[in-house]
Amino acid sequence: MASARKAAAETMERTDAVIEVLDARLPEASCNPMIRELREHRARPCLKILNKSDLADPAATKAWLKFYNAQPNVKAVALSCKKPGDAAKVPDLCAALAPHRGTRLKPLRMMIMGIPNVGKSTLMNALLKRRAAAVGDEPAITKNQQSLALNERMTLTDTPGLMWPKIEHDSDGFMLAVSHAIGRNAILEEEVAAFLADLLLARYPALVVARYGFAVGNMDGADVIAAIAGCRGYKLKGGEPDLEKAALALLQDYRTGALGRISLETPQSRSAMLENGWLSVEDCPQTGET
Ligand SMILES: Nc1nc2c(ncn2[C@@H]2O[C@H](COP(=O)(O)OP(=O)(O)OP(=O)(O)O)[C@@H](O)[C@H]2O)c(=O)[nH]1
Ligand SMILES: [Mg+2]
Repeated sequence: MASARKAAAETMERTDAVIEVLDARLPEASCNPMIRELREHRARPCLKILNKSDLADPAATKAWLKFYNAQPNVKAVALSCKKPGDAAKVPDLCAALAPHRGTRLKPLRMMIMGIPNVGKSTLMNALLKRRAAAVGDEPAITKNQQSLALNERMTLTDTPGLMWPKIEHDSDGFMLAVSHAIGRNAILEEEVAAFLADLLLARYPALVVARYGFAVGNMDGADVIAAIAGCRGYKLKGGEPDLEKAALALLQDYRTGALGRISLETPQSRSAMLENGWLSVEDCPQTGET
């Protein structure tokens, strides 16, 4: 952790524009305060990419873009780096942030930063139009920085995912685990799935019904997981429901988008959370958009 931070600080010195990749479904929870510190220390402009927007609620993403585009020295766009061509606008957006660079003598040096598993290397590959970096749905796939020329006037550096030492709000920890930015051992899978199920019940109940086919009535998150075990026939050897398997199935369905386009926070839920110290699932308007 400390060495990755040190390497990032060194590269920051030689960077003209930071491309900060966030998860569009949890933009602020996936925003590493350390990255902001490093960037502001050198006064570097930032292109914030709300990536995986194909998985996020479009209404929430729209609100987040407004939120970030009001910040100084920041430009924000929503992308899906998995869609061919979606990333193509990134170099021009960075060039506009650092107009004094971008010649053969003074190439525009872009550094891709972000927490683990948000799609930094997928973006790097999309821009280079080849598989220069390994990618995978696990945190900490990229271990070292990698700098490559995008063309004669631009360079790109991919960096390992950076976490920060203390996650201040528990609900951020849960959101990060739901999105798989935090690995399997960090938080109990069943607790993470119950957090997600509670949030789904409050904001996107129709998507739960559509996916699993049971009525959600007065259920809470733990009931949803038990019901998934029941309807899928997940049982332990003794015949009891296999709740762990059901929890994993729910998380998997969320991560792959099988449940629909679902955001875990909005600017509104974020400000209520900062006041209360905990993300109340009620604080977020139910958009129900899929
Ligand atoms: N649905 C969707 N999946 C994406 C998108 N971008 C990346 N992914 C997936 O997210 C996972 C993580 O992608 P990576 O590019 O390895 O993420 P990273 O930020 O480089 O991760 P680390 O190197 O571990 O820090 C992979 O399974 C990608 O296929 C996107 O826009 N939409
Ligand atoms: Mg990577």
